[in-house]
Amino acid sequence: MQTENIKEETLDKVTDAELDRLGITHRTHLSAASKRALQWPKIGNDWFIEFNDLEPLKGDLAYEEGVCRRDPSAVIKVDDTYYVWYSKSVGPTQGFAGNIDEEKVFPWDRCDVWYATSKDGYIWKEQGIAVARGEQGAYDDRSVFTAEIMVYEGKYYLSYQTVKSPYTVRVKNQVGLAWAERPEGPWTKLPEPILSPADNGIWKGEEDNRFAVEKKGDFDSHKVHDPCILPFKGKFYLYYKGEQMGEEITFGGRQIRHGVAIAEHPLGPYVKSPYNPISNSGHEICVWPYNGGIASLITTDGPEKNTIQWAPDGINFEIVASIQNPPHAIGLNRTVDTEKNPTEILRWGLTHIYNNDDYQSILRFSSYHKTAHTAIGEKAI
Ligand code: AAL
Repeated sequence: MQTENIKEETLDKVTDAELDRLGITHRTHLSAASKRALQWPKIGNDWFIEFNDLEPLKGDLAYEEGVCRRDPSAVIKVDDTYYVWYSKSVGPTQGFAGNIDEEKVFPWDRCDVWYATSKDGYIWKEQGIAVARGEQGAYDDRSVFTAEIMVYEGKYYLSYQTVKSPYTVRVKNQVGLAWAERPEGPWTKLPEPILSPADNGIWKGEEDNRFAVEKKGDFDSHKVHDPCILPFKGKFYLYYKGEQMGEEITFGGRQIRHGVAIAEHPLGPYVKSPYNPISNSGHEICVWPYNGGIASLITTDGPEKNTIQWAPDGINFEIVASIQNPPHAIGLNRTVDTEKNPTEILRWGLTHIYNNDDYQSILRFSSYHKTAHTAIGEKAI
């Protein structure tokens, strides 16, 4: 009998009706797929969603040649106005071959964090800089980018990535934090980063090459990216993406993982969880509270890319759905009631696309549940 992974007593409890529903004819001849089907949790269809085509934004956030706007934060609503923060830079990207002291090495180099407002989520008015790069010599003097917003007890917290000059290939990236009483600012920057890469990797040789290592170190030994702070269980969970020194390609994607650092207060100190990494896949962080736990959309890289995962404790994530073509760098719509449905927060929000290698723009995504499959004139029951 091919039922090694399923306990006899479990199989005995499976009713004929359940086997009929799953289309399993022979109780004594279970393929690997049938065994997995018998162990599916009863999670329903709610986590499984489809994404519509992206829609361009209007007003100041419409695509603009020569300008890069990317990595939108979550969208929040204050009174009747939506707010979003994002990375903005101008001019083309030359990469690392040129003069790194004068040029841009990435589209997210030489950015400041800007913000825009909207009444309907489609037409946006750019309001100006929220958080600017630091003074020369500061840890954030080269670029501040990929911001995320948290509203907590009437205060606003922006976390974002930081790079210090010179922007070499091996430069470490950190995470900074600024807070304000109002979404318009003024923003007060913390003097030091709230998160830094692990310092237990060892580069090999002096060449500015991030793939050459004696020792890779922790999953986040090179860069900490894509911060997103959520209030959770009376504490503050800072989810982030780690890049490792000596990054490899695995399962058709980059070796990218996620971690979490936890603080008692929104301003920190943030302490990395000993359970890190908490995801072996993914790219930009996209997390939201649901049913007493945390849900996470995992995109782009790793063997578990294109899945939604959920963790009752915000740390031990299990896959709950597979998702086709999720948008990248999602800015979630934090204005909704996340308990209404596990994926309510993904009904619409913001994302970015590469219009070309130099310039990116912010777009709107939306999603829906597929609840029936009928031909024209055919009725579902
Ligand atoms: C993004 C994010 C981070 C990276 C770059 C800008 O999609 O993962 O923000 O640094 O790409």
